[in-house]
Amino acid sequence: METVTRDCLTGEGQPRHGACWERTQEMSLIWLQVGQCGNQIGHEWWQILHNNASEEGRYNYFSRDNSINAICVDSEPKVIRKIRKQVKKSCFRDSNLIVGRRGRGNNWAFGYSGSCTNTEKSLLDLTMESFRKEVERRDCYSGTVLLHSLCGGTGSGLGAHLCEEIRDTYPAGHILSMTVAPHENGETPLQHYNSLLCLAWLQRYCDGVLLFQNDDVLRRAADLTEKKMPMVSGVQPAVSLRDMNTYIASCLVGLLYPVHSLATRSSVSIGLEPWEIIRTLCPMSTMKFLQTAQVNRRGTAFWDRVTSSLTQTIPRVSPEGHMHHSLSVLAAVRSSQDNSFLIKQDSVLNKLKQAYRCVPWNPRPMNCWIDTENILDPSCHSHSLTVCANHSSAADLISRVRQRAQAMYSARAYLHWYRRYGCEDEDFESAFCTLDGVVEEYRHLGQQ
Ligand SMILES: Nc1nc2c(ncn2[C@@H]2O[C@H](COP(=O)(O)OP(=O)(O)OP(=O)(O)O)[C@@H](O)[C@H]2O)c(=O)[nH]1
Ligand SMILES: [Mg+2]
Repeated sequence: METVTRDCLTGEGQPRHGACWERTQEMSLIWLQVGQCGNQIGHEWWQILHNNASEEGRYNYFSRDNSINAICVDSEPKVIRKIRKQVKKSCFRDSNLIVGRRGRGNNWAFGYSGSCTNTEKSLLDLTMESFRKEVERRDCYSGTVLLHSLCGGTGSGLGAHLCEEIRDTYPAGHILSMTVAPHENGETPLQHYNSLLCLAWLQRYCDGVLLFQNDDVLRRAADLTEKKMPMVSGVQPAVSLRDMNTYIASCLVGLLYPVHSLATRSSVSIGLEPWEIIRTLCPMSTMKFLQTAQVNRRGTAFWDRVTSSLTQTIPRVSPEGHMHHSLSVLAAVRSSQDNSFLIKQDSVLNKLKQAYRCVPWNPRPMNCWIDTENILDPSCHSHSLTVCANHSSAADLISRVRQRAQAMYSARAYLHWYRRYGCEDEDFESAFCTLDGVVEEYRHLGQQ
């Protein structure tokens, strides 16, 4: 596989614009949406890109023929059918819309192994076939961004199997997962098992995991809705799933949309953002779960205030009383008032470094990307700060999932639903073991 670096694209310091343009085409990542949640969040992502992306920014996500560089998979047709109708201007390749006939019933094992009928058996194969064609369309395949949920049968089970298969087939490509954890209580009785198994697979096969938690996303989306629509006679405005997805998609755009800081010397973006996130935030394979937060504002940029409102929401202490720490932090700044951030950069980064409690042994824990346009709100003076951190609070979720799954496993609850699809005790036990390792690493982060 050809290795592409920024210099090989620009040449020996010679800006050869036309040549670069040709080379950068069809070289980007593959965007893979799996299950209802993955596809619905993907839909919001494509809406933002359709509405606001510049011609240069589109190159990494759209092909020469204007089709979307994405594969959408679901075991039931409803969501993908709807997305196909709603996404205007450009389109998905028909062969990249892969649907089955029935959902996987919130069962990881069913999603992982597929249906028992002959027609449905091949969702994994169909996806890998489309994937191979997408890889062949590119001058250089760099990696995959996978969107899915942790506890839906399709998103978690098929998503986990796809990670494994892609890692085995294309070992040199990166895999960055964006996964959504369920509300802490009361979604489905199988949510802890599904989350346990999916998290273990992500730890084994992905290079980085952007972890969103529905409870946290709901809180943040509620804050935004309240700001836009204040309470009327004491009644909070309702937060829809769409509001939550818009928030998650906005964080993804804040992080993954091309930034000026990573463009070549001739200002061409080659789509390094997802892989730079992995390189800077996940330097150790034992800790790869990333937390993201974002603040958007209009008008004059008061960066200290923006930073404070973001840092207020960082969890400080684990339920067992351990102080949280970060291995590494990335701040992605998008602002039309470019100088205002440069003046404040040092103080903002220092504030973030303290609030995220970066480990002292990492010599360069803070990374900053700056773009002089704000794709999230291009029409007016606006600025956005998106911060992604490899923060030990990820272990709180993982440890909670592990404990609840262990309690059910010890009582042998619901295990027959998993055995029916070939998921055995060893799969659970090795998942417990994998997650124990992750939790332990994060708990020792501040002590190393
Ligand atoms: N934030 C967010 N969470 C979602 C969305 N849709 C589903 N979820 C969450 O995802 C989990 C269920 O996963 P789904 O994606 O619906 O399931 P699936 O992957 O389609 O799998 P099956 O339907 O079981 O075959 C639950 O935790 C939901 O709360 C969405 O649009 N946004
Ligand atoms: Mg579904």
